[in-house]
Amino acid sequence: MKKKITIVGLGYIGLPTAAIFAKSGMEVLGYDVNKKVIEALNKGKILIEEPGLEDLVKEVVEGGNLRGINIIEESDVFILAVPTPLNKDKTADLSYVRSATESIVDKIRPGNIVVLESTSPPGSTLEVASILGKSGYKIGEEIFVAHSPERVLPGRIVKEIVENDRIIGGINKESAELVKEVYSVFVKGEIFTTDSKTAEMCKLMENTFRDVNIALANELAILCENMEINAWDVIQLANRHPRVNIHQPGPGVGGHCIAVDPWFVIENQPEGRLIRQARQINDGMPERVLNRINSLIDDENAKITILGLTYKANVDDTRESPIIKLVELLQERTTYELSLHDPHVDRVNFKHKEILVENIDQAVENSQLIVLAVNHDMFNKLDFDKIGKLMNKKQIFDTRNFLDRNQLEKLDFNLITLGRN
Ligand code: SAJ
Repeated sequence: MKKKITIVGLGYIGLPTAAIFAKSGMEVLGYDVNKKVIEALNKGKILIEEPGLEDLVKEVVEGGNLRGINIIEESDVFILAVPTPLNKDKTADLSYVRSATESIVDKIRPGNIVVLESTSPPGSTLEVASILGKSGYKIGEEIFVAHSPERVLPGRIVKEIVENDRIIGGINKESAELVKEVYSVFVKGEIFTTDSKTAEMCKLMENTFRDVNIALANELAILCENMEINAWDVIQLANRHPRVNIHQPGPGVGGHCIAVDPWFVIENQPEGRLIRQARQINDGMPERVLNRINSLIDDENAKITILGLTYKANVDDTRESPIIKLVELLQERTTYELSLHDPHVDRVNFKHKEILVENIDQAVENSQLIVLAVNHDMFNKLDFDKIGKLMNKKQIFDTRNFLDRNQLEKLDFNLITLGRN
């Protein structure tokens, strides 16, 4: 049956979700507080970078199954996909979830389904349900509510949104089953149903698992530097064990998921000690990188070039990037001349555009140190012979163990690697 679905919040998750439902034949309405997003959408355009998404959006908008709206209408299903940022005190800011819920209270009718997609602390879906209670309808009997967290990887969203398994946590069994039916129209992975708090905790724990493992890898890197061991050899060799998978150390953990979600788990839980420690270790990495840079530079006015600014490789997203934190630490605590280079980064919206240098030759000219901060594929294809000739000192600090040591040493570079002294 063709359902009318309204998606509130058209970001990295809401927009692909809207487009996929539309592609599956549903009538989809997209709402966002940002009018520019709606304007672009109705022209079949998107304002974010995500492979395959623009084509999909264009197709379903032109086909008439997806349209942007400025006023919320009655629907069969409402999906809330608004941001849940982290407050300064490391608690979840649920204000967008609350206001999105308030915005549909007057529109819901008996038989409606409301889904919270936003990653949220355990108990949030119950709070949504309680706000919806203001409608006067019996929640769980007339209005069905569940949490359905996404698990897609930026850069692969269009594929993973369909193929990944999904967890749906209802405020009661009936809600979970009804929401499962809704998502079944496009999800090819398995769909598991549970209660809403379990589903919320699952989503948070998936990212916490990764954060804690990365912290372990970062601690290993620090200890290996102290003990003159090559952490990368340790990881490679230890991972030959069939049940060991040590993660990759690096200059920190970014993105709006892995660096954020663990805090949601422990916000009212002093006993969450390991998770807290892991966050602190990962958040301390930019400062660790700064100290290593200082140990390599003896001229306080030296030029330093940072290659890569995004939160991870091959994406355009610099929000919550540990490299931005590193840049700001360098600006606050040193007098080096900084030159930033990242072909993925769009100058217009970039916070430190005054020191962003588009031309690689200019970025490295007279530089005393290149810091390889993000392992974008394109950085392996740079002409290091030419780069070396432009630099004042042939020195590279590779924070990802990414560059080819043989090649660089042949070109007389001094290659320093994080996790190895
Ligand atoms: N990183 C390391 N070492 C590693 C792996 C990652 O330092 O071994 C760093 C990256 O450089 C980056 C950060 O961690 O700064 C996070 O990158 P990521 O690729 O691990 O994850 P995200 O944030 O892009 O997406 C994650 C995914 N979660 C998991 O893999 C468990 C994705 O599936 C989730 O949907 C997404 O979070 C989300 O929205 O929650």
